[in-house]
Amino acid sequence: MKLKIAIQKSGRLHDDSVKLLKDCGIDVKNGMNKLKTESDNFPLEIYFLRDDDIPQYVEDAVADIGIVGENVVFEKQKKVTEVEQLGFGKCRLSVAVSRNEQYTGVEYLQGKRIATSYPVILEDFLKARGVTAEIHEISGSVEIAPGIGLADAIVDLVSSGSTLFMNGLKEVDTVLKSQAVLIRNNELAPEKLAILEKLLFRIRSVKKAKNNKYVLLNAPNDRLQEIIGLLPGMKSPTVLPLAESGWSSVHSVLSENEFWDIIEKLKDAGAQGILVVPIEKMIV
Ligand code: PRT
Ligand code: ZN
Repeated sequence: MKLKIAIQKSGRLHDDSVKLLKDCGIDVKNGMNKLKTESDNFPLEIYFLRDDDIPQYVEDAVADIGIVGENVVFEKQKKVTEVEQLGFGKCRLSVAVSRNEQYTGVEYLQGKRIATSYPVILEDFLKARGVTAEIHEISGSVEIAPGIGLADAIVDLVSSGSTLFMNGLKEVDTVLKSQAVLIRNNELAPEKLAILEKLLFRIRSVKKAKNNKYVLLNAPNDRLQEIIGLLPGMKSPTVLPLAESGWSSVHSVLSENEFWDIIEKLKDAGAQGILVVPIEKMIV
């Protein structure tokens, strides 16, 4: 029994999706020009598809699971379950208007023409805020719509913002924050669920490792307790005596979020020779 996963054939999510599987220790034979490939060392069959089609294929059980942007999942409204956010492909679905416009709030959109490739999400957004507008669905190059007089505003995906900038637009509101997610068919057989659990365990270990750093530092013994107090660690930090008397080596794990804050405090507390090392996998 193999689990069938659908990932993007080419585009923004392809490389990170393949990398995630490889980081999970799953061999993926190169299949760029093929519809599918499989792994030699994990019961997984990999299908390469257009991102827009992935929710439908997962609903229909052509694929058991899939990796796709949350924006696509919400827009397509297929009967699938989101299992895990994957931390890549981050972007936002935003409202943008011409740089010269004064956007006062969502009521600005009342009665306006809005171009988007996300009519379903946009309609929900407007409805929830009691705004009525004319939604023009276009499938690509949404950012040129205001310039050619097709729309007063657009709702489109943004990451760096440079596309908006180059088209004389500014981002004024956020409709949705999105990232790549793992979705699954709602009625997986128990054997397939068991493979999915194995995969999820690996994905979570890889994600945790990415969000954490292994930190080694030298601490003067007279301030050791203070320094240990600053470190959360997985349980408690490892403390080893250094050859030089009066000093100890302290090893611990820090999360990316608290990293800079704690490093500053450690330095202030007299820590020296601080080394920060990436973690490959983290099993807790
Ligand atoms: O061929 P296929 O249909 O599979 O791919 P696609 O062309 O429809 O999708 P693709 O590869 O462009 O994007 C796949 C997914 O990546 C999206 O569904 C999002 O979940 C995610 N993602 C993350 C983005 C962006 N960032 C992004 N910036 N998708 C699109 N963009 C586009 C945006 O539409 C705009 O045109 O990039 C432009 C803006 O980028 P900035 O950096 O200039 O702001
Ligand atoms: Zn697409």
